[in-house]
Parts: sequence; C-alpha cells; structure tokens
Amino acid sequence: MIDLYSWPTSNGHKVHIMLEECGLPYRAHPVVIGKGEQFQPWFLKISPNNKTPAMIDRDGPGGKEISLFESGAILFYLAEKSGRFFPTELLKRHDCMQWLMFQMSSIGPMLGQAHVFYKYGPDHHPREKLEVGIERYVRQANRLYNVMDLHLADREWFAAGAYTIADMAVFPWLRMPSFHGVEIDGYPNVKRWRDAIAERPAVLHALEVLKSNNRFVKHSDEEWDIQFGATQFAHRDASGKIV
Ligand SMILES: N[C@@H](CCC(=O)N[C@@H](CS)C(=O)NCC(=O)O)C(=O)O
Repeated sequence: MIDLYSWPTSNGHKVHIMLEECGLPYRAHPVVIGKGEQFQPWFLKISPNNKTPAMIDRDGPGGKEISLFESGAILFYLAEKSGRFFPTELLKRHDCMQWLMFQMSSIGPMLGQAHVFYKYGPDHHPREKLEVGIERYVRQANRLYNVMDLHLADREWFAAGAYTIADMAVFPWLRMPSFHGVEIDGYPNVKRWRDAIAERPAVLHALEVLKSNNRFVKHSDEEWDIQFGATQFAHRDASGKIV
C-alpha cells in the first residue's frame, strides 16, 4: 500500500494524477501547509525540505518500505513500479526525462514565484515593493509558455510521442494561467494540449483528491507567515524545532 502525504496544489496533483492513471491503491493524507504541518518532525523525516508531496510505499523494491520526496522522483518511481507512462526505449526515456526535468527546474519554480509575487504578494505587501519580482516572473511565465507552445506545435504530447509522466508533471501548473499573468489564448498549442489532458477520467478523479481542503481565497496573515514569511525561513534543528 502507498501512503501519500500531500496537498491539493500543482505538485500534489501531479502525483494524484499518476496514481489514478495507474490505478495503484493508495491512501492520501492531507498535510495542511497553511497550518505548518509540513514542519512536523515525522514529516521532516520523510520530506527534509518541508514540502509536499512525500510518499511511503510499504511494498517497495524487494518488498521493502521506501519513502520518497520531490514530485519528479515520485513520478519516476511510480512509472518504474507500474511499468507505465514512461517509455521503455532508451532514446524515448531520455526525451521524457528531459521534459520532466524542464518541469521540475523551470515550470514549477518560475510559475511558483510568479504566483507569490503577482497573485498572492499584493495582499500582504505594497505592490511597489513587489514590482521587480512581478515583472521578472510574469515574463518568465510567458517565456516558458512560448517555449512550450513552439514545442507542442507539431506534437500531441511533450515527449516520446505518448502521454507520459512529463505531461502529468506540467499539466497541473497550467490550470490557472491567470495566477501567473498569462493569457492562455495567446498559446493555442499549449491550450489544445492542456484541454485534452483535462478531459481524461483519471485526471478528473485526481483533481478531486483532498479537494475539500482546497480554497482559492486570500492567505491569512498566519498562512502567509508560515508559507512565505518568517516561519518558513526560520532555522530549525533536526526535529523541526525553531532554533
Ligand atoms: N520541488 C518540489 C516542490 C514541492 C512544493 O513546493 N510543495 C509545496 C506545495 S505545492 C509545499 O509543500 N509547500 C510548503 C512549504 O513551502 O512550506 C516538488 O516538486 O515536490
């Protein structure tokens, strides 16, 4: 059995999608990041970077338990475990991996920063203090959409000529383009690709996972502090205690 410690955000959704696509049995446990549950000692043991999602597979390789953090690593593990959504042919494997890495190193970090500066930040800081960040990350977001739009102009999927974990990794980040200052109609190939994935039954199921916790409302001051302020950046010891 797989225990997934997650939250209904883009990074959590990637793994929910893969689990639903594979039909692997799992239990999804919420880690309430707005309340700071990601800093609990038990969670830091499996996710030392205090981020969701993290996963424990009680029946890992050789029947041994394995715990993993980082959504890309989890997607790759589940692909290897299930033998699905990751090509077997070597050239195609590398193609898929480069686009998975593109998501992990560019789409997630840049769009994530755009959300902080452009969408959430103005509720907590004077806008003039955020301008450099807003300009940089909204530009980065649009630059990345352009990269993806060119790539998808003559391809149905991101890599290997098939729907893979690379598509599953990118998709959740593109559900709310307005959060990162992007007009999706300006990127028709991205829109076509995104809308095709959004219709998949497994994806629709996955977006329901932990959904009752989801809310697109302004962060309270406490939530802001925990996720983006002093509490987030406090130094901690190995047990998670602020030192
Ligand atoms: N690179 C990580 C990023 C994970 C991440 O940023 N998770 C966010 C939710 S989307 C989180 O748990 N934030 C809690 C915090 O920053 O304290 C991954 O892909 O798993």
